Amino acid sequence: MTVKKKLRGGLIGCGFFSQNHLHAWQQLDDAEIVALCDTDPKRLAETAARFGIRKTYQGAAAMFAAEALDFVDIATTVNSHRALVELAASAGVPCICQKPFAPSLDDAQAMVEVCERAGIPLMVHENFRWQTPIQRVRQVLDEGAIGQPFWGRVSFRSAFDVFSGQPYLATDERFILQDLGIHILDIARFLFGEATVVSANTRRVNPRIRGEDVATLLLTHAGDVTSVLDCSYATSLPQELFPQTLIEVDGSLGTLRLQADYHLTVHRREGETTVTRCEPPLHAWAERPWHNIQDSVLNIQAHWASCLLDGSPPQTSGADNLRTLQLVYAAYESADHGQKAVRL
Ligand code: NAD
Ligand code: 89V
Repeated sequence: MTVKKKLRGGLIGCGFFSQNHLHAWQQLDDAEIVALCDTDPKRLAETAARFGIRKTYQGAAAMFAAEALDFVDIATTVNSHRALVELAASAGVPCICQKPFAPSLDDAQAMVEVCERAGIPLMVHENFRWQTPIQRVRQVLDEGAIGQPFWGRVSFRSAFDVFSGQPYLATDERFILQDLGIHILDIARFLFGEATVVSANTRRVNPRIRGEDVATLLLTHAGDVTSVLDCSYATSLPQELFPQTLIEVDGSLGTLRLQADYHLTVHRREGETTVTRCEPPLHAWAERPWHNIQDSVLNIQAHWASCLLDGSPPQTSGADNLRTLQLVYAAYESADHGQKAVRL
């Protein structure tokens, strides 16, 4: 009997969201986190104790020097990403980087190039497309159930208090497009293909935060789909749907609607209408309403491990994510210039 080798990973950034990464790594058979790093000694010690990880480091350079790692998972906030990816590249360690990938396109491009030069894979932890309902929508489209899509909507509207868990979201100059719109744009790319034109408007409704909390975008995709993307953290609904993304697609043969509570309706003009539920699993470590996101963390990390083991490129590689980031910046440019159409 051959014993399969587990990939040995290090994780940098023991904050709010990394706890989900760590639970997911523990659930996977192919990989384990053997070392943790955080500049904050309290968070580092608490997380190490919670997950039973013995090796801890207060600096990433020390971790790379001391550990033989198969990969590193960077779960810090955006401003630290470039320096940490560069360190990983100089140590020759394959790298996962949380979203937003970088604070500018120049930084993101440099991070892709440094990893290419070092010959290491780089994946952005862009997990929303890995949500069970989003994967199901893509499957229905791939099966041709509604024919050729020509119009779509990707919508995320909520009044959930994201600021208590992630206080930086209230104080950053830019908020919803950079934090959440980035996921919505990636889903639009995943479902409808690359966008060629984008226009957007944004506003801030909540007076207690610094950045914009509402954004509405119109996109043209290369395959001739038109999409409307809308996101809001200022929308109080009778039923709070956080963190559900709702989707509408009109196609040549029918329509698809992903609605509240993961109900998926597929209507065929000359056939039946089916309603199914594609609720994500509730893992033992997960909690509602985050379970949809938590399941997607498990799915993307499983994808990374399998890519690393078979040498295939991850779907949301650094190079791929440059396109999502370009759309975020194009949307800000459009919103800053009276909703002008920005061509990519
Ligand atoms: P956080 O501030 O709670 O945690 C970040 C941690 O990184 C802190 O403990 C900090 O001390 C540590 N850190 C910062 N720089 C470091 C460095 N150079 N070396 C070592 N440690 C360092 O942040 P968070 O809320 O966990 O967010 C982290 C990232 O995850 C953000 O980019 C955020 O956008 C993303 N996020 C993604 C999702 C999702 O569903 N995809 C959800 C929430 C957050
Ligand atoms: O996914 C994210 O990046 C989170 C949240 C879902 C709260 O917007 O910040």
